[in-house]
Amino acid sequence: MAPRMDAFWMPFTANRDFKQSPRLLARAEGMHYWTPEGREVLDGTAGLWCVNAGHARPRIVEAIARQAATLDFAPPFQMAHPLAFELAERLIELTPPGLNRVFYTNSGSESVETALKIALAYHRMRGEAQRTRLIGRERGYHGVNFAGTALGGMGPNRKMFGASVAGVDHLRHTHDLTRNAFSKGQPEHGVELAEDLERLVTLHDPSTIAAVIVEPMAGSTGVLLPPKGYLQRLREICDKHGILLIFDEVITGFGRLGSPFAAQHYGVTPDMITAAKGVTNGCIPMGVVFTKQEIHDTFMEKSGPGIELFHGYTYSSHPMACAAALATLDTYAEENLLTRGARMEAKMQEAAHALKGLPHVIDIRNTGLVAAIEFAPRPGAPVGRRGFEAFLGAFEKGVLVRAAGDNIAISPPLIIQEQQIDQIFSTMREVIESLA
Ligand code: PXG
Repeated sequence: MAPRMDAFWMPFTANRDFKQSPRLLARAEGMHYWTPEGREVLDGTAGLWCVNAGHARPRIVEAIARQAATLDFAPPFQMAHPLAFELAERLIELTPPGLNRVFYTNSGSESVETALKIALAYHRMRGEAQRTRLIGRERGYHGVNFAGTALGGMGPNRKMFGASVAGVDHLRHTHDLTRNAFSKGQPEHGVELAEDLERLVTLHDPSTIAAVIVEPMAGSTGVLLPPKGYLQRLREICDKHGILLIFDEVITGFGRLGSPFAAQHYGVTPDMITAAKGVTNGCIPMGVVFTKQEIHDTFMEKSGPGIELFHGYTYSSHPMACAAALATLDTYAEENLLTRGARMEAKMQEAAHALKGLPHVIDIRNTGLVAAIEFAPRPGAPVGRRGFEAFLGAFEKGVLVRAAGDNIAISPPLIIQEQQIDQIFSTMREVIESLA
């Protein structure tokens, strides 16, 4: 019997439409979901960019079960448990050199808030308490808490919530269909958009700016890759003015682009990385902030006696999340999954770009194991209608993809096989050919 649906207020969902015709998932394994009726659906989205090793991996399932029976919870303030330390040491084997201190949260949104608070406190500790301004970017997504909402650059996510945090500003986004449509990998044009940061620095004065936060590749707004040289230039400008650079790698972390982190993929080392999702393969909530050692050491050296950073969550370093993360890292390592995106990129690229020329398709973008197809908005219809119908059509044909406005994002588990890539894109072809 279908459950009653009145009480659950669903997140980022058209509740009224959904409850008229629900889409439920009841089971998952490997590359697939099954609906309650037993219909198989190929997972083209790694859940929601998080199930990077595929679903229900036995090693991870067993680790969680064992941990639940051994140590279900330990208070994380003024107490700890061994797995938290072990996991931190393991995680920093994957990060760029120098980013070797780990603060645990429970989500991407919390990682963002944590990194921004660390940035403010860091400057204050160094005697620059006036550095309070935070810079984000249009079309950025940094979760849904207050600072992430303020620094994000997606209109609908912001407009209902007033000026949630004061003293923020935004760079322009880098999406440029006139010059870069159908780019394979990084677009050629747009490095000059990094100079927006110089303009904001001049406008506000460098001494007032604490940090810049960007997704190295913007995921939620439809897979926007950084133009060649763009991230390098942001790094230079931040260095010149003493501004901290934060990469929000909640989506790009843990192998999506073919390197453990986008920082390595693009050869640019930020001062902090925010991560979540793939750290536990999506199966237990966990987020992470990686900071440069120098940031951490500033707190150790300059704070008064006692607690150095008045911040943390009840569930920071939750034992079950730590156990899940350790088993996830083992799985990634054993199957070389964090670099598999590089090996599969040519296949994804060929399959994705083969859709060029289909009706309504105005751009196709790809890197590693991620691709996006962008449609022209349907004239006279709300923006995003075509994208949503393409998502529904694919789901009906047994493939889960994700709509972001009039973009379809495809980001499968990193274990995907070539013929499953073909299945995703041949399904998309059929769906697009029948789109109004
Ligand atoms: N930063 C980035 C870059 C993200 O992609 C968050 C922060 C927030 O993470 P939490 O764990 O608080 O949700 C995200 C989350 C989509 C989609 O459709 C993407 C996310 C969440 C929901 C949907 O692309 N990313």
